[in-house]
Amino acid sequence: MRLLGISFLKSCKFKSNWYNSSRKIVTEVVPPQETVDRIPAADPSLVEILPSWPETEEPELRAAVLRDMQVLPNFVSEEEESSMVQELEPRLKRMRYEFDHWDNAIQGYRETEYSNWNPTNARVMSRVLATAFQTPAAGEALPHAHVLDLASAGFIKPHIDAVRFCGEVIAGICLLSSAVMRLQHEKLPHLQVDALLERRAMYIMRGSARYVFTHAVLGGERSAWRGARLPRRRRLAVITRSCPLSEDTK
Ligand SMILES: O=C(O)CCC(=O)C(=O)O
Repeated sequence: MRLLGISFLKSCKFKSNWYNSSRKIVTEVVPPQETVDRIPAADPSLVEILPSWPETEEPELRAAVLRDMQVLPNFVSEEEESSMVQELEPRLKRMRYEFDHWDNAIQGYRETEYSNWNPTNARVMSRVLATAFQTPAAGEALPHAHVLDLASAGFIKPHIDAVRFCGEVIAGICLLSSAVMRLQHEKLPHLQVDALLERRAMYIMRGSARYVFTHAVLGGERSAWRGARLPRRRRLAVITRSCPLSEDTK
């Protein structure tokens, strides 16, 4: 099976001028009237601008990134978490964690693509679609989820997902461990935002968070939230992405 997974990270060709472009995107999430399930609300206290970003600098971008990076705590229940892990584990167990060359974008990972969910887990994935892919800009989601299994010593370096493989929205369910995701402005590195990706939360990244900022998942040594160390254990992320725009695949 050809995995698209790591290509998202490796080929970092992206729309660096998104913020000033005419393709600004409406990013309000309007959940559909009749959804398959309850849809937890985003908790703004889980996304924080770091002190290196002065309050008076780029106020519009500040507001945009706080709108465009969302964390929805308790998106999956404990039972749903166990069920998803149980379904994925046999496939993941057949692979070894990759601790590759030092300059790779990601260290200590194994990955797969998955779509053939059992009914319980398919229900969770429907909830992802109903929550994160309802805006016109989100477009269709790719049919396969990208499953990224990060060892406790693993981490993901700052990158922007290649537009060739991924459109407007990246939505990730976080299983087994909490982690900190750091967004950093691609050209003004002191503009930084941390998001606490709690275990069983879902994050949604779109618009400015997707195109103007790099994102990274911090490794254990650097993993801290509001000054307190955040122990990192093995973490599974089940990531759904928008299909790329056809103009970006040529
Ligand atoms: O592990 C995650 O949730 C983030 C993965 C990531 O950075 C990516 O797939 O671009």
